[in-house]
Amino acid sequence: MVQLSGITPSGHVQLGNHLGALRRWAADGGPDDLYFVSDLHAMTTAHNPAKLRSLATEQLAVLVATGIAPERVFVQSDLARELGALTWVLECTCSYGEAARMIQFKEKSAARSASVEGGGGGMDGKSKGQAGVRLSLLTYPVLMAADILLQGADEVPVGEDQRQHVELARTLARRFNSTYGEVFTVPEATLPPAGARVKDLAEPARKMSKSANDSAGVVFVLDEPDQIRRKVRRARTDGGSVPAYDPENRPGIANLLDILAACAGGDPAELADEYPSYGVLKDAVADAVIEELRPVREGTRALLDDVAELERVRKAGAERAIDRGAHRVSAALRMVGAA
Ligand code: AQP
Repeated sequence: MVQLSGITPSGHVQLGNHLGALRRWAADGGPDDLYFVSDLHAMTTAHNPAKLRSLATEQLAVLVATGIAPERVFVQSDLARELGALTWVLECTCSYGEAARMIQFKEKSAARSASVEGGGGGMDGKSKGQAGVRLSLLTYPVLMAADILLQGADEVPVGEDQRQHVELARTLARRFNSTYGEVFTVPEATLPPAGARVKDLAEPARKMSKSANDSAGVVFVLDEPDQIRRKVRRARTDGGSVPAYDPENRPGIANLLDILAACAGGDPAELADEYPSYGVLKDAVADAVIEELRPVREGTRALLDDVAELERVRKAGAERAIDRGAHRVSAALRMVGAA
């Protein structure tokens, strides 16, 4: 049973990625599971090449420092040739309507159009806005299908927002297999084990995100202890003065209690009773987060300093991932009559 999960280098890895995904991948991952840095997925909107490269390297180091076996990790762009060929074959198996129906495409392209129209001033704002949307925003679910089908993944644990993309991968795998011949494992979207969504410390109504415009409420796994403490001390606490666990009405404090429970153990509602004031609670949260992230930060820094070792891990991961998938690309090309 092969499970495949990825992380996109759209920013520095943050506490939510760690608690909601990476830490679990390290602890629960099966011997055949695969984890990858999806750097090609970070190119569907304007990006900075040098930054993308350094974020991808950093994320690879974070995955290994978190405890994921080095032989289970790889960087997506190291498979660019195989993925490029397979994406094309799958695009030729997919209709325009299927891609355009993806909710994420509709939402993101609408948001992008609106921002261009808003600042565009003047001529033909709408078409100008749509023209500024990268074609890859439309086609990236097909690349995601290639990620999954190349590796022969059986299961892809995803949140609701990515479910439709895994459904598309299933549809394309089935269609290819029945039209040209059996090549692909039909993957299944599974729900990752429920875990609290870590919220932004400054804006607890939204989730913590690596690409947030304002990082005041985002704890990055590579933040130094004093930065973490400062961010936690400034966390929004929704009025009142005594901690109570009420996610609906007091999301800021509930978020801090969830984070404390995730890092130090315990039940968030019971933990609320142990802290007489917000100040004492925030100190405890900062201490717990600093200790939780310390080994990851130190391990990542050590790996980033050891360029040769990180390069070795990266190369070995790429070779293994290519070995696992290249025969599927060859078979698919042969079956469609292209090789
Ligand atoms: N706040 C969060 N709480 C719990 N889990 C989270 N994840 C992300 N944010 C939180 C989980 O991290 C994994 C990798 O995320 P991703 O790179 O696939 O993209 P994402 O979910 O969109 O994460 P970000 O940090 O919010 O990135 P941007 O800013 O680019 O959108 C996933 O398993 C995700 O559930």
